Amino acid sequence: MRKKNRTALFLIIILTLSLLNFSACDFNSDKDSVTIIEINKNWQFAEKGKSNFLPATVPGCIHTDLIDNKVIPNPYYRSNEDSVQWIENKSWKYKTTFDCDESVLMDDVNELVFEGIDTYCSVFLNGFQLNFGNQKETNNMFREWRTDIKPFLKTKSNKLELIFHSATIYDSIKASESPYELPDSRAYSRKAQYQYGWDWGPRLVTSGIWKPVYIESWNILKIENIFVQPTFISDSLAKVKIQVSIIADYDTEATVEVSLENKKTETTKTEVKLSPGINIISLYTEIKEPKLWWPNGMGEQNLYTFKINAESSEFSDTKQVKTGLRDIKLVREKDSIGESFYFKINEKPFFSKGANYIPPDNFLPRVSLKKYESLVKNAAKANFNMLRVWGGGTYPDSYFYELCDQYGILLWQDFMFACNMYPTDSSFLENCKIEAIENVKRLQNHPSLALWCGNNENKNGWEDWGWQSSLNYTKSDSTEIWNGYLELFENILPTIVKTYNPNIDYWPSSPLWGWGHKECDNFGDSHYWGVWWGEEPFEMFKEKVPRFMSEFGFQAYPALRSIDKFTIPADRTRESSVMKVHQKHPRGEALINKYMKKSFNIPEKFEDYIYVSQLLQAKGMRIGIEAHRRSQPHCMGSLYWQYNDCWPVVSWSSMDYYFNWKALHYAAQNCFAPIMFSITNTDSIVTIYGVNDYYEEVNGTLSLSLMTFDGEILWSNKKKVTLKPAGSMIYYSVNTDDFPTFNRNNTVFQTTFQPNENSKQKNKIEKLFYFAEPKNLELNSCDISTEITKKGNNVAIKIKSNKLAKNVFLSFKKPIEGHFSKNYFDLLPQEENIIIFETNGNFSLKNIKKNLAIKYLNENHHKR
Ligand code: BMA
Repeated sequence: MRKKNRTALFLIIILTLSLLNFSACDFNSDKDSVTIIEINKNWQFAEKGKSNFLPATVPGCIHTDLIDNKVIPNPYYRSNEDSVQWIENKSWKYKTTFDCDESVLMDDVNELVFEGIDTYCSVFLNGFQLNFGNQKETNNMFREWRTDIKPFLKTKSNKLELIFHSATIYDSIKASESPYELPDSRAYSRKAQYQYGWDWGPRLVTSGIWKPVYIESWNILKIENIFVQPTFISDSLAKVKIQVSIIADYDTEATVEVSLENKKTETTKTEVKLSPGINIISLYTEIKEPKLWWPNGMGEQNLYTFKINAESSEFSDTKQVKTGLRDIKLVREKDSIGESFYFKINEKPFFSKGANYIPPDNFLPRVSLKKYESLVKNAAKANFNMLRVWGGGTYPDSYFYELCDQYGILLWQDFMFACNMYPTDSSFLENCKIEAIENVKRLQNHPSLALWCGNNENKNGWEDWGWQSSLNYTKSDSTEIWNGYLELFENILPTIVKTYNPNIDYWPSSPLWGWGHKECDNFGDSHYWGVWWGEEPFEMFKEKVPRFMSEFGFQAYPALRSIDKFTIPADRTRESSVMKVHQKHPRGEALINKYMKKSFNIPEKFEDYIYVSQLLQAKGMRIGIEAHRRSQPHCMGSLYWQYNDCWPVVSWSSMDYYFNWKALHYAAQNCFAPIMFSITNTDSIVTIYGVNDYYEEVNGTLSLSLMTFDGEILWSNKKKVTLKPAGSMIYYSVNTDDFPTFNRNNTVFQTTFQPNENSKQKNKIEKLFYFAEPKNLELNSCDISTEITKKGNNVAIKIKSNKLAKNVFLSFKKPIEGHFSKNYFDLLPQEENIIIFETNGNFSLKNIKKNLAIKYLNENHHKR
């Protein structure tokens, strides 16, 4: 049982009392109204109709329970995915027994709460089937399910039983009843759509109690929701409206009070009369000289904790909301070519940098807090200021949003609809409506929330993917489906956002126009898939620059040490059947190879292929990100596809399932840095762009040199530059005819920016440019030397080469936990680099030295 800490509350009350001048009707109740009794023990499960019950973990899901009991193998290992497909067609029973204190039974209200049930489930308590409102069964994994159990609850041996029904069987029944076929029958279930398989994910249609389950028991009143809404923000003052929803059991009087933790601010309180049901009370407070909340790279992530106490003569309830003060807007203004699409925070326009987030596992209940932490930290580390929570997954755990608040990662939040058309009937729409209200309310206080978006690619699919003809829709089918689309995405969802999160903008579908339409460059956001799906060259990224790129991507293999985890040595070839299971795109393998051939020599060894696939991905995406940032303010966002993985797979991710950074993640860290240099070469002109995200000028010296791979300087120059605030500009251009004769395959153009001492930018920035594709570079063998020393908890690796070493990749023969501060980097002749291996200090230097492995592209050239 989780009673709130009474002593602490009592102290707070005493403290508040001493600070306040209490009127006659102030209460001093010392009893918490709400008690939580978690039901997470003694769970068992079996296939419905069978009696061989096995222990279950709650929260959890059927697949992980079957894995834990060794009924099925790990579905991620080798080709096991195939052998576990039977699970989705069965019904499953979960049961437990629990006791309950007499005192709980005495409370006014006893409710059974499931924070999440995946998906179709009948629930029985002590033999009685429970209803949820007017429903006998749950039917939405994104909703909370809550029901009154007072009539059925006893003190001893309560029997809770759940029967899960197959979602795929439900989908096919629904599909057979429909007069027309929807593009994919997963549309019928309000369930994470990626579970049905995606072009980066396995098909694992799971079920279970995927979030906490408990009894919430209370007396008289309970705070149901708090919405802290800044109504005015300036440097000197913030005005905040606090909307408190209180559920009361019967007519009563109460005092509602708001205080700000650790702040000497006036406590605001009011006395109210509560009626049975929901009572909405608005309180107002002001914060002088407020500290605003800023995204990563723009300032501090200041957070305020508001404490709300509601108290009647006998009972009180207290809740806290941690939030930040910020004003965020999506700016869409007509201009000569179309419409702008950028975000502005606290009146400052900024370029959105980041990637698309997918669920970090197929079995979400096992994603630990530590994993969520790594996900958000690794985004901030790579200089992201935004993630797009993609619509084919789930609304993440609240902890994820707290971390995003803490690290300054803004969220473009899709509603959970993707690449499909959805049912149009009123019960489906009503189900979606409740789901949307609950989730918008759950997330309404997070300063990281930047945008609500209706869906992923539904409009794009409807217009461009041939559904209407391939599924033989009649005119009236098309009209009905499209009207249903409009009702959900242009009416229901925006109305909910406006009602429950009025400070946040809504965007109906990502993207506005598919990449086949010319409008996609000038209106709204764009998913540009000409590179990859359209097999266009990487250079097209420079031309297809939209107002805001919300998806573009290229695949690469995960780290070898990740592949080792799901394979046996015989599987470690590109052609093996196991590797084919871990590549979900129908043309994936061929596409990587096709693009690789253009730029690199195709390595023979599997591990070299993995390495080069990552260099290829990083090369392509760098061209894209740089083009987007260079083109601001026309383009004001670059979110690549995709940030992470849900299992070990060859995919577009920059960080694999085990959080190993691919070469792309390091490239993103550089390309998204506050100051970035980008070099282009058309005809004979080399152009150097500088992009400065700071809102002030940055002064420094640009040093340029043309150097052979042996270290001979053929040409050099220096220039003092002032990088203009928050923008992109050309700072230098040179005609290669002005260079002495040089071999394009054996020369690197080096740009170094040394900022002035008092400047916002502290470190020097180096950018290298090559005049030929990597495969044509004359990369010779080199002598690379290292010096390895302990540096606090970390390891410092001093590394040097006599000649240019391209894309140096450091790893360990036997994996050691930790992270290289820099990797896949080029080593200029005689230039000393220090790489930090960040670790928890648990290592032996001897082991590090023995295990360090160095790979670089030069080897790939003369191995052939
Ligand atoms: C995008 C996404 C996903 C998909 C990706 C790669 O459009 O929205 O549906 O995984 O393409 O094909």
